[in-house]
Amino acid sequence: MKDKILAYLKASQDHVSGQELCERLGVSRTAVWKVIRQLQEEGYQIEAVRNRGYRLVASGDVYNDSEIRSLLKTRQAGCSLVFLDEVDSTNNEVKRLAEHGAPEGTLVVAELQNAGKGRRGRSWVSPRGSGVWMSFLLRPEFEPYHASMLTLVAAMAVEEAIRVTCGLECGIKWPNDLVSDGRKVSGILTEMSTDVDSIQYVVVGIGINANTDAFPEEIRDTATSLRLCTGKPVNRAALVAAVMEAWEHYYQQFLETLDFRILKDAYNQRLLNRGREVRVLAPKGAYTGISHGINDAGELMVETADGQVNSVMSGEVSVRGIYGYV
Ligand code: BTX
Repeated sequence: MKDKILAYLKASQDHVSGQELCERLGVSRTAVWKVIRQLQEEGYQIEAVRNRGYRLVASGDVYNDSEIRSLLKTRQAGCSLVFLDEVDSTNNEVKRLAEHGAPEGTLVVAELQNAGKGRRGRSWVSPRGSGVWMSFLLRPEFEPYHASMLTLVAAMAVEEAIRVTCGLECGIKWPNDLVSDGRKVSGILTEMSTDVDSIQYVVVGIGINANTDAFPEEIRDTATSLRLCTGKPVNRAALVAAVMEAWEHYYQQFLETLDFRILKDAYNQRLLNRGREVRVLAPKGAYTGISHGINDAGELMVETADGQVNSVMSGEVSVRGIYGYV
Protein backbone atom coordinates (compact mmCIF):
# COMPACT_ATOMS: atom_id res chain seq x y z
CA MET A 1 0.00 0.00 0.00
CA LYS A 2 2.91 2.34 0.80
CA ASP A 3 4.26 1.97 -2.75
CA LYS A 4 0.83 2.76 -4.24
CA ILE A 5 0.23 5.86 -2.11
CA LEU A 6 3.69 7.11 -2.94
CA ALA A 7 3.02 6.53 -6.63
CA TYR A 8 -0.27 8.49 -6.48
CA LEU A 9 1.40 11.38 -4.69
CA LYS A 10 4.24 11.43 -7.18
CA ALA A 11 1.92 11.31 -10.17
CA SER A 12 -0.18 14.21 -8.94
CA GLN A 13 0.94 17.82 -9.24
CA ASP A 14 -1.73 18.90 -6.79
CA HIS A 15 -3.18 17.65 -3.51
CA VAL A 16 -4.69 14.18 -3.45
CA SER A 17 -7.62 13.92 -1.09
CA GLY A 18 -7.59 11.32 1.67
CA GLN A 19 -11.01 10.19 0.48
CA GLU A 20 -9.72 9.54 -3.04
CA LEU A 21 -6.82 7.47 -1.70
CA CYS A 22 -9.22 5.48 0.50
CA GLU A 23 -11.51 4.71 -2.42
CA ARG A 24 -8.75 3.80 -4.84
CA LEU A 25 -7.04 1.48 -2.40
CA GLY A 26 -10.15 0.22 -0.59
CA VAL A 27 -8.78 1.06 2.85
CA SER A 28 -9.78 3.32 5.77
CA ARG A 29 -8.73 6.94 6.27
CA THR A 30 -6.76 5.90 9.33
CA ALA A 31 -4.80 3.39 7.28
CA VAL A 32 -3.95 6.08 4.71
CA TRP A 33 -2.96 8.50 7.47
CA LYS A 34 -0.66 5.91 9.05
CA VAL A 35 1.14 5.35 5.76
CA ILE A 36 1.53 9.11 5.25
CA ARG A 37 3.10 9.37 8.73
CA GLN A 38 5.44 6.50 7.88
CA LEU A 39 6.51 8.20 4.65
CA GLN A 40 7.13 11.46 6.51
CA GLU A 41 9.30 9.61 9.01
CA GLU A 42 11.32 8.19 6.13
CA GLY A 43 12.11 11.73 5.01
CA TYR A 44 9.41 12.58 2.47
CA GLN A 45 8.09 16.11 2.87
CA ILE A 46 4.34 15.62 2.57
CA GLU A 47 2.03 18.53 3.13
CA ALA A 48 -1.38 17.78 4.66
CA VAL A 49 -4.00 20.48 4.06
CA ARG A 50 -7.49 20.28 5.54
CA ASN A 51 -10.21 19.75 2.89
CA ARG A 52 -7.63 19.35 0.13
CA GLY A 53 -5.55 16.34 1.10
CA TYR A 54 -1.90 15.40 0.75
CA ARG A 55 0.81 16.72 -1.52
CA LEU A 56 4.37 15.50 -1.92
CA VAL A 57 6.59 18.55 -1.63
CA ALA A 58 10.02 16.91 -1.92
CA SER A 59 11.71 13.54 -1.75
CA GLY A 60 15.24 14.80 -0.94
CA ASP A 61 17.64 11.87 -0.85
CA VAL A 62 15.09 9.40 0.48
CA TYR A 63 16.79 6.11 -0.18
CA ASN A 64 14.73 2.98 0.35
CA ASP A 65 12.97 0.25 -1.60
CA SER A 66 9.65 2.13 -2.02
CA GLU A 67 11.39 5.20 -3.40
CA ILE A 68 13.51 3.22 -5.85
CA ARG A 69 10.51 1.15 -6.94
CA SER A 70 8.45 4.28 -7.52
CA LEU A 71 11.11 5.58 -9.92
CA LEU A 72 11.94 2.38 -11.82
CA LYS A 73 10.70 2.44 -15.42
CA THR A 74 12.17 -0.86 -16.54
CA ARG A 75 10.48 -3.99 -17.81
CA GLN A 76 12.68 -6.52 -16.04
CA ALA A 77 15.80 -4.95 -14.57
CA GLY A 78 15.12 -4.46 -10.87
CA CYS A 79 11.87 -6.49 -11.05
CA SER A 80 12.69 -7.95 -7.65
CA LEU A 81 14.31 -5.40 -5.36
CA VAL A 82 16.04 -6.03 -2.04
CA PHE A 83 17.12 -2.98 -0.07
CA LEU A 84 19.44 -3.64 2.86
CA ASP A 85 20.71 -1.34 5.54
CA GLU A 86 24.00 -3.22 5.76
CA VAL A 87 25.55 -6.14 3.91
CA ASP A 88 29.02 -7.57 3.35
CA SER A 89 28.85 -6.98 -0.41
CA THR A 90 25.80 -6.53 -2.66
CA ASN A 91 27.54 -8.85 -5.16
CA ASN A 92 27.72 -11.55 -2.46
CA GLU A 93 24.06 -11.03 -1.57
CA VAL A 94 22.95 -11.39 -5.20
CA LYS A 95 25.03 -14.58 -5.43
CA ARG A 96 23.31 -15.98 -2.35
CA LEU A 97 19.90 -15.12 -3.82
CA ALA A 98 20.92 -16.61 -7.17
CA GLU A 99 21.83 -19.89 -5.48
CA HIS A 100 18.28 -19.95 -4.10
CA GLY A 101 16.74 -19.48 -7.53
CA ALA A 102 16.21 -15.69 -7.67
CA PRO A 103 15.06 -14.50 -11.11
CA GLU A 104 16.98 -12.49 -13.68
CA GLY A 105 16.66 -8.80 -12.88
CA THR A 106 16.91 -9.24 -9.10
CA LEU A 107 18.50 -6.08 -7.72
CA VAL A 108 20.19 -5.62 -4.36
CA VAL A 109 20.92 -2.13 -3.05
CA ALA A 110 22.61 -1.41 0.29
CA GLU A 111 23.23 1.67 2.42
CA LEU A 112 26.52 0.24 3.65
CA GLN A 113 28.88 -2.52 2.56
CA ASN A 114 31.21 -3.73 5.28
CA ALA A 115 33.26 -5.83 2.83
CA GLY A 116 32.74 -4.12 -0.54
CA LYS A 117 34.82 -5.78 -3.24
CA GLY A 118 36.88 -4.51 -6.14
CA ARG A 119 38.57 -6.75 -8.70
CA ARG A 120 41.22 -9.34 -7.87
CA GLY A 121 40.71 -9.28 -4.11
CA ARG A 122 40.87 -5.50 -3.81
CA SER A 123 38.40 -3.74 -1.55
CA TRP A 124 35.87 -1.06 -2.34
CA VAL A 125 35.25 1.70 0.18
CA SER A 126 31.45 1.77 0.72
CA PRO A 127 30.41 3.96 3.66
CA ARG A 128 26.84 4.60 4.81
CA GLY A 129 24.71 7.46 3.57
CA SER A 130 26.72 8.66 0.64
CA GLY A 131 27.12 6.12 -2.11
CA VAL A 132 25.24 3.85 -4.44
CA TRP A 133 26.21 0.22 -3.87
CA MET A 134 24.09 -1.98 -6.11
CA SER A 135 24.25 -5.37 -7.84
CA PHE A 136 21.88 -7.19 -10.13
CA LEU A 137 21.44 -10.72 -11.42
CA LEU A 138 21.49 -12.00 -14.99
CA ARG A 139 20.81 -15.51 -16.20
CA PRO A 140 22.00 -15.21 -19.78
CA GLU A 141 21.79 -18.01 -22.29
CA PHE A 142 24.90 -17.05 -24.22
CA GLU A 143 28.31 -18.65 -23.84
CA PRO A 144 30.65 -17.57 -21.02
CA TYR A 145 32.98 -15.98 -23.58
CA HIS A 146 30.61 -13.05 -24.05
CA ALA A 147 30.28 -12.23 -20.37
CA SER A 148 33.41 -10.10 -20.09
CA MET A 149 31.67 -7.55 -22.31
CA LEU A 150 28.92 -7.03 -19.73
CA THR A 151 31.23 -4.82 -17.68
CA LEU A 152 31.53 -2.53 -20.68
CA VAL A 153 27.76 -2.48 -21.19
CA ALA A 154 27.35 -1.56 -17.53
CA ALA A 155 29.94 1.22 -17.86
CA MET A 156 27.86 2.75 -20.66
CA ALA A 157 24.73 2.51 -18.54
CA VAL A 158 26.37 4.16 -15.53
CA GLU A 159 27.83 6.92 -17.69
CA GLU A 160 24.40 7.67 -19.15
CA ALA A 161 22.65 7.52 -15.77
CA ILE A 162 25.12 9.98 -14.26
CA ARG A 163 24.74 12.31 -17.24
CA VAL A 164 20.93 12.21 -17.10
CA THR A 165 20.51 12.58 -13.33
CA CYS A 166 23.47 14.86 -12.47
CA GLY A 167 24.34 16.56 -15.75
CA LEU A 168 27.95 15.37 -15.40
CA GLU A 169 29.86 13.91 -18.34
CA CYS A 170 32.22 11.22 -17.07
CA GLY A 171 34.76 9.36 -19.13
CA ILE A 172 35.18 5.60 -19.18
CA LYS A 173 38.53 4.18 -18.20
CA TRP A 174 38.52 0.80 -19.86
CA PRO A 175 37.27 -1.57 -18.78
CA ASN A 176 35.45 -0.82 -15.55
CA ASP A 177 35.88 2.67 -14.11
CA LEU A 178 34.12 5.97 -14.59
CA VAL A 179 36.29 8.98 -14.17
CA SER A 180 35.73 12.69 -13.68
CA ASP A 181 38.45 15.31 -13.14
CA GLY A 182 41.01 12.48 -13.48
CA ARG A 183 39.57 10.64 -10.46
CA LYS A 184 37.47 7.55 -10.03
CA VAL A 185 33.74 8.17 -9.46
CA SER A 186 32.48 4.65 -10.07
CA GLY A 187 33.71 1.08 -10.40
CA ILE A 188 32.09 -2.04 -11.79
CA LEU A 189 32.68 -5.63 -10.73
CA THR A 190 31.17 -8.41 -12.85
CA GLU A 191 31.28 -11.94 -11.47
CA MET A 192 30.12 -15.13 -13.09
CA SER A 193 29.22 -18.66 -12.05
CA THR A 194 29.53 -21.28 -14.77
CA ASP A 195 28.85 -24.94 -15.40
CA VAL A 196 31.09 -26.80 -17.82
CA ASP A 197 30.41 -24.54 -20.81
CA SER A 198 27.34 -22.55 -19.84
CA ILE A 199 26.61 -19.63 -17.58
CA GLN A 200 24.67 -20.31 -14.39
CA TYR A 201 24.41 -16.65 -13.55
CA VAL A 202 26.21 -13.34 -13.74
CA VAL A 203 26.30 -10.64 -11.08
CA VAL A 204 26.95 -7.07 -12.17
CA GLY A 205 28.00 -4.88 -9.23
CA ILE A 206 28.20 -1.11 -9.45
CA GLY A 207 29.63 1.32 -6.94
CA ILE A 208 29.13 5.07 -7.39
CA ASN A 209 30.50 7.72 -5.05
CA ALA A 210 27.45 9.95 -5.04
CA ASN A 211 27.41 12.31 -2.06
CA THR A 212 30.77 11.38 -0.53
CA ASP A 213 32.57 14.42 0.93
CA ALA A 214 35.82 12.83 2.04
CA PHE A 215 37.74 9.64 1.33
CA PRO A 216 40.19 7.61 3.39
CA GLU A 217 43.86 8.41 3.01
CA GLU A 218 44.67 5.54 0.64
CA ILE A 219 42.27 6.71 -2.10
CA ARG A 220 42.16 10.45 -1.38
CA ASP A 221 44.17 11.31 -4.49
CA THR A 222 42.42 8.96 -6.89
CA ALA A 223 38.74 9.07 -5.87
CA THR A 224 36.02 11.68 -6.21
CA SER A 225 32.24 11.87 -5.96
CA LEU A 226 29.42 13.25 -8.06
CA ARG A 227 28.67 15.88 -5.44
CA LEU A 228 32.30 16.99 -5.28
CA CYS A 229 32.33 17.29 -9.07
CA THR A 230 29.00 19.10 -9.53
CA GLY A 231 28.59 20.87 -6.20
CA LYS A 232 25.06 19.49 -6.03
CA PRO A 233 23.60 16.72 -3.87
CA VAL A 234 22.61 13.55 -5.69
CA ASN A 235 19.26 11.80 -5.36
CA ARG A 236 20.57 8.24 -5.06
CA ALA A 237 17.23 6.53 -5.66
CA ALA A 238 16.86 8.39 -8.95
CA LEU A 239 20.40 7.39 -9.85
CA VAL A 240 19.74 3.69 -9.18
CA ALA A 241 16.57 3.84 -11.29
CA ALA A 242 18.42 5.63 -14.09
CA VAL A 243 21.21 3.03 -14.07
CA MET A 244 18.68 0.22 -14.42
CA GLU A 245 16.83 1.98 -17.22
CA ALA A 246 20.01 2.70 -19.16
CA TRP A 247 21.24 -0.85 -18.50
CA GLU A 248 18.09 -2.36 -19.97
CA HIS A 249 18.44 -0.22 -23.07
CA TYR A 250 22.11 -1.02 -23.72
CA TYR A 251 21.80 -4.69 -22.74
CA GLN A 252 19.04 -5.14 -25.34
CA GLN A 253 21.37 -3.70 -27.97
CA PHE A 254 24.19 -5.95 -26.82
CA LEU A 255 21.94 -9.03 -27.01
CA GLU A 256 21.16 -8.36 -30.67
CA THR A 257 24.70 -9.24 -31.73
CA LEU A 258 26.30 -10.54 -28.50
CA ASP A 259 29.21 -8.24 -29.11
CA PHE A 260 30.01 -4.55 -29.31
CA ARG A 261 29.24 -3.93 -32.99
CA ILE A 262 26.30 -1.64 -32.21
CA LEU A 263 27.70 0.01 -29.09
CA LYS A 264 31.35 0.35 -30.04
CA ASP A 265 31.28 3.90 -31.44
CA ALA A 266 29.35 5.29 -28.50
CA TYR A 267 31.68 3.50 -26.09
CA ASN A 268 34.81 4.76 -27.83
CA GLN A 269 33.50 8.34 -27.75
CA ARG A 270 33.40 8.13 -23.96
CA LEU A 271 36.70 6.30 -23.64
CA LEU A 272 39.43 8.24 -21.88
CA ASN A 273 42.35 6.09 -22.91
CA ARG A 274 41.69 6.48 -26.61
CA GLY A 275 44.56 7.82 -28.69
CA ARG A 276 46.74 7.98 -25.59
CA GLU A 277 49.77 6.13 -24.41
CA VAL A 278 48.81 3.41 -21.97
CA ARG A 279 50.73 0.85 -19.98
CA VAL A 280 49.43 -2.69 -20.20
CA LEU A 281 50.16 -4.87 -17.21
CA ALA A 282 49.93 -8.23 -18.94
CA PRO A 283 50.73 -11.54 -17.22
CA LYS A 284 53.77 -12.01 -19.48
CA GLY A 285 55.14 -8.57 -18.64
CA ALA A 286 54.24 -4.90 -18.89
CA TYR A 287 54.48 -2.84 -22.06
CA THR A 288 53.37 0.55 -23.34
CA GLY A 289 51.49 1.44 -26.49
CA ILE A 290 48.85 3.72 -27.98
CA SER A 291 45.23 2.83 -27.22
CA HIS A 292 43.00 2.80 -30.30
CA GLY A 293 39.75 2.12 -28.47
CA ILE A 294 37.80 -1.12 -28.33
CA ASN A 295 36.99 -3.56 -31.13
CA ASP A 296 33.78 -5.53 -31.72
CA ALA A 297 34.71 -7.97 -28.96
CA GLY A 298 35.14 -5.18 -26.41
CA GLU A 299 38.90 -5.72 -26.35
CA LEU A 300 41.20 -2.72 -26.09
CA MET A 301 43.41 -2.37 -29.16
CA VAL A 302 46.88 -1.26 -28.17
CA GLU A 303 49.53 -0.47 -30.79
CA THR A 304 53.11 -1.01 -29.70
CA ALA A 305 56.13 0.91 -31.00
CA ASP A 306 56.84 -1.75 -33.67
CA GLY A 307 53.36 -1.19 -35.17
CA GLN A 308 51.86 -4.40 -33.86
CA VAL A 309 48.26 -4.07 -32.58
CA ASN A 310 47.44 -6.24 -29.56
CA SER A 311 43.84 -6.95 -28.53
CA VAL A 312 43.75 -6.74 -24.76
CA MET A 313 40.97 -8.61 -22.99
CA SER A 314 39.38 -7.23 -19.85
CA GLY A 315 40.13 -9.34 -16.82
CA GLU A 316 43.51 -10.22 -18.28
CA VAL A 317 45.32 -6.96 -17.59
CA SER A 318 45.23 -3.60 -15.92
CA VAL A 319 45.70 -0.53 -18.01
CA ARG A 320 47.10 2.64 -16.50
CA GLY A 321 47.63 5.85 -18.37
CA ILE A 322 51.27 6.56 -17.88
CA TYR A 323 50.57 10.19 -16.95
CA GLY A 324 48.75 9.83 -13.65
CA TYR A 325 45.72 7.78 -12.81
CA VAL A 326 43.86 8.04 -16.14
P1 BTX B 1 38.94 -2.15 -8.94
O1 BTX B 1 39.67 -3.35 -8.49
O2 BTX B 1 39.09 -1.69 -10.34
O3 BTX B 1 39.20 -0.92 -8.00
C1 BTX B 1 39.48 -1.10 -6.64
C2 BTX B 1 40.44 -0.02 -6.21
O4 BTX B 1 39.81 1.27 -6.28
C3 BTX B 1 40.88 -0.15 -4.76
O5 BTX B 1 42.03 -0.94 -4.65
C4 BTX B 1 41.14 1.29 -4.35
O6 BTX B 1 42.41 1.71 -4.77
C5 BTX B 1 40.13 2.08 -5.17
N1 BTX B 1 38.89 2.32 -4.43
C6 BTX B 1 38.34 1.63 -3.41
N2 BTX B 1 37.18 2.15 -3.04
C7 BTX B 1 36.96 3.21 -3.84
C8 BTX B 1 35.93 4.16 -3.94
N3 BTX B 1 34.82 4.14 -3.18
N4 BTX B 1 36.05 5.14 -4.88
C9 BTX B 1 37.13 5.20 -5.68
N5 BTX B 1 38.15 4.33 -5.63
C10 BTX B 1 38.06 3.34 -4.72
C11 BTX B 1 36.41 -1.63 -9.03
O7 BTX B 1 37.41 -2.50 -8.67
C12 BTX B 1 35.08 -2.34 -8.88
C13 BTX B 1 34.32 -1.85 -7.69
C14 BTX B 1 32.93 -2.41 -7.62
C15 BTX B 1 32.21 -1.96 -6.39
C16 BTX B 1 30.78 -2.42 -6.38
S1 BTX B 1 29.89 -1.71 -5.09
C17 BTX B 1 28.58 -2.78 -5.36
C18 BTX B 1 29.19 -4.14 -5.67
N6 BTX B 1 29.46 -4.87 -4.47
C19 BTX B 1 30.76 -5.08 -4.29
O8 BTX B 1 31.25 -5.69 -3.31
N7 BTX B 1 31.45 -4.54 -5.31
C20 BTX B 1 30.57 -3.92 -6.27
